[in-house]
Amino acid sequence: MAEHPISAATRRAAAYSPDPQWFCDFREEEISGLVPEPGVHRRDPSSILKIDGVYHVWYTKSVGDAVGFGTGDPMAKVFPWDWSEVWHATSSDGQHWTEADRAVGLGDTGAYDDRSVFTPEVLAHGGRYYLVYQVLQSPYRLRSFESIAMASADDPSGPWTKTPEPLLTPAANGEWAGDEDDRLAVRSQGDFDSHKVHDPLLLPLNGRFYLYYKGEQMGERFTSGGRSTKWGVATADRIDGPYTRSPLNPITNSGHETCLWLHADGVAAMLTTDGPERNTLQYAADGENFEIQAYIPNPPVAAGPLRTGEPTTVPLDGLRWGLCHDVTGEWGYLKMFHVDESQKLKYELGVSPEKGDDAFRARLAAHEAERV
Ligand code: AAL
Repeated sequence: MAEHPISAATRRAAAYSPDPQWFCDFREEEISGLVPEPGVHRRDPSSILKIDGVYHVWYTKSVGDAVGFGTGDPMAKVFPWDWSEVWHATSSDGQHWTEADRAVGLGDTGAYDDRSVFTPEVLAHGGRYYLVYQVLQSPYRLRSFESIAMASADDPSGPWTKTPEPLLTPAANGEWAGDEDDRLAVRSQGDFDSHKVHDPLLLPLNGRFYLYYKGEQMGERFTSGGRSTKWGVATADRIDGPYTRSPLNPITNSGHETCLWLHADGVAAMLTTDGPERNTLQYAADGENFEIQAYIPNPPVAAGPLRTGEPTTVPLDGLRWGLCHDVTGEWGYLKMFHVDESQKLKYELGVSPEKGDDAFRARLAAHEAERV
């Protein structure tokens, strides 16, 4: 008997996870202590660690106007994240923050990190703390290659000790065209991470260390999903390396700032901003082969969720709340985000809007109380 014809869209839908436990929306709120401050850029918060009852976060901080390239002054601040340092803040409740100290500063002139250290992530492991972050060496040009470095400490307030060399450098295997400082003019593009390795995030998995990162390509293209940024992963037996790129790279086809957490036996991820699979939650049982679990509206940008250190059994427990950034204005600043399951729960709890909000609100409060 001839098979009933089905459309391409129905075929694709059959591949999507029907599991509502991955679906959520988000809500954001202002915090105190790291508020918009004219003259100061704060952005790209790390995950949050709770240590002895105190919350800790690390983030990019810099001061002064960003004037772009082409001023002719090689020392001019070209981007908000140029001439940056990694700073550390603490909070007792996640909403009221105190800027505590500078965690990682610039290297000496001529060092691999003499221009900027920025976009940190943090991992607590073996009783120690590890920051991974982006580094820039002067002069900062459009064609500058950008790497990832690491610093470690026995205490979240430092002192932090840097590795002698970057942990990961770009593939740099494309070929520039012409001598102009034009990052889009290439004879060949090279790998997805030929120009920059950014947004590092370090997770322990299966007794090894997985360094996830965003790659930017020489001669980057614009595609059907926007910028063609993708994530890669490099793994190592020792936390300070050497790190080897996965042969499967790139392991996503979308995404910008990395946001990943241990879930079940593998790794969950939230992809935002760029690519055809942006605004999705994904899961890889092996930490590398990610499948879409949910399409999510309005995810927080540059999210740094509270990280518990243990794999989650309920996936959204890896995103419950955290900090993100708002860089839409002149001076970037940090905000708080929360997972919001209220829309979904109207169906799961069988409390339809028609039954009145009181019953629904009571059931939602009970559900959220379970999850905190
Ligand atoms: C961030 C990150 C990287 C980029 C810039 C600063 O959101 O993706 O760090 O270089 O923007």
